[in-house]
Amino acid sequence: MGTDNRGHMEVEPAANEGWTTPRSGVDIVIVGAGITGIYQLYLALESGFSAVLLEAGDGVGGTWYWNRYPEARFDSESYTYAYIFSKELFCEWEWQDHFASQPEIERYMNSVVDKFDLRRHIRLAAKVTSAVYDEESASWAVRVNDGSELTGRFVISATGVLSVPYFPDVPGREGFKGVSVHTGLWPNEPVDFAGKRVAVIGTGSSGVQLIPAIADEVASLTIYQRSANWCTPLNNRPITPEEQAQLKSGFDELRGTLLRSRSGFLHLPCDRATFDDSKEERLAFYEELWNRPGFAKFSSNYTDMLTNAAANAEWCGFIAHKIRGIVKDPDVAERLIPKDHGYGGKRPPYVTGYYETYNKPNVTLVDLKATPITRVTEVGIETTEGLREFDVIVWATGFDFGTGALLRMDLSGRDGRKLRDHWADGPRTFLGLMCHGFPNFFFPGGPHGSAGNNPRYSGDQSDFIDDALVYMRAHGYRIVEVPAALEKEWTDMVNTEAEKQGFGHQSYFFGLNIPGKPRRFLINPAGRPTLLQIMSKIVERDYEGFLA
Ligand code: NA7
Repeated sequence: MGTDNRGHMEVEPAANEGWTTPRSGVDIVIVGAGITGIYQLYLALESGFSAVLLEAGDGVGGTWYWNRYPEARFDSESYTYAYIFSKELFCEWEWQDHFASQPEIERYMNSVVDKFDLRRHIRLAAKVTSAVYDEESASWAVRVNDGSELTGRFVISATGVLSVPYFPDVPGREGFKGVSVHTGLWPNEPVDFAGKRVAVIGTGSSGVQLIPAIADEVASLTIYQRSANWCTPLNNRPITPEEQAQLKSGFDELRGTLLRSRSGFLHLPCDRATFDDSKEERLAFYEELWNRPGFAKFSSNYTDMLTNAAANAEWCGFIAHKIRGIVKDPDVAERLIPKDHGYGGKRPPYVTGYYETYNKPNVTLVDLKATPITRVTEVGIETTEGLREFDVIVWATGFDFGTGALLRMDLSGRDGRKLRDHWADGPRTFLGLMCHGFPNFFFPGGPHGSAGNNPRYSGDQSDFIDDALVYMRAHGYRIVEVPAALEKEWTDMVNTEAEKQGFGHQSYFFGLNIPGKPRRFLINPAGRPTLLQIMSKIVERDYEGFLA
């Protein structure tokens, strides 16, 4: 026995009565070939399990396969979002930009799959339509949309939080005769925007990335905005050869910082509250933040930015001033300044040339709060102001966040209990990872777990799962299930703490973007260190109460 590359105890596999691979199946069925699923597959094979990964798409990448719209890009630094489990991989792959674009990310995912020889364990174009737990064999029957079925002792659903695109229920939407696309379901063939009359509906992170990217080639660009967002510059740039060398030589330190970080970023927290600084010092600090990359504006802001309304208003006032300085038409500038939420009330987007786009003569902003959409016709979009005709409509209208992908899979646990019934009033989970009544089933990267830079916390969860399965095999256990009391404790914690922290109150993090969805917090308000602490306690106590 020794320790593995994650610092955990290695347990020798033991031939044991309790552990048998189902005759017509595998040890582990993984669902979803995104960042989490690919890592989970790598771990499973490294640990000597038989595994198959089922993926609905025709390629690997998950979120980074489906969201292939122009200028889709990380807004976490490439080297902090990418895998850090292998120093060799980290040093081999040289990211072009500090914030990589979708094509580069997709190339990276394919190269990882090939480097670790994972492709032969992946079935593409295989969408899971149902999974049913069988008590007697303690295994899952997983049905795929091609009619096939396979059995897995464990199901690990790495189906992501932003993977079910949301189309608003607008009358006539399907009758539009032009090209209609959703940012989260972007076709493999590039959409031809040249000389076209284009509408974009939605100004969340996806819409505001796409808008500046296509403005110059289209004949006209009409943006339908329901809510303005607090956008700040991404400040992306190529990684210089010197920075490449520093990244490689500093890998161990970078990995250590990421593993200790509350939200999985390198951006360090600020040591001051807003009004500790004088007005001049504050403006200088805000200016510095404005010029820093990505989430620094969030993670390195004053300590009270999210929790003190006056502090939040100061930062918002600074951004509003910037918007008024960039956008030449004062009426348009006012409409681009959020009036219904402060910074962090929704997930803040990071942009490149977004506000500048509104100075172009071919770009028009339609304020849907003043003039709502009444219907889509065969030729365009009608609001209370009248009809505008288009060749292309882009729906940048977001996702059924957190629970969407798990609920549409038709999961039945112990005694035939459906996950959709178990979660009728919002998700009930333990660590955003497992739930009671659904033995041998995990969902890393799912609801209630997320705490910042997604791959960092979902990677922690994948490590935990793999360690648990190795332990089970070595000690002859068949079933892993969270006790009901722990599920309740974690779920209560999420729901109680959600109200106290200042993030996401007006957003999809509470399910607010989907009509009829329960208003429940869908991420982890306790942050990553709590997640890690609880997981290591469970390991220290030999999974007491979880195994049978
Ligand atoms: P978001 O951030 O959920 O944004 C969706 C946008 O679509 C947002 O501006 C919404 O306005 C708008 N929307 C939603 N429904 C409607 C209707 N019915 N009419 C008009 N406009 C609507 O999704 P994104 O894809 O941009 O970003 C998702 C994540 O990807 C992001 O957080 C990052 O993690 C990357 P609203 O604000 O609801 O008024």
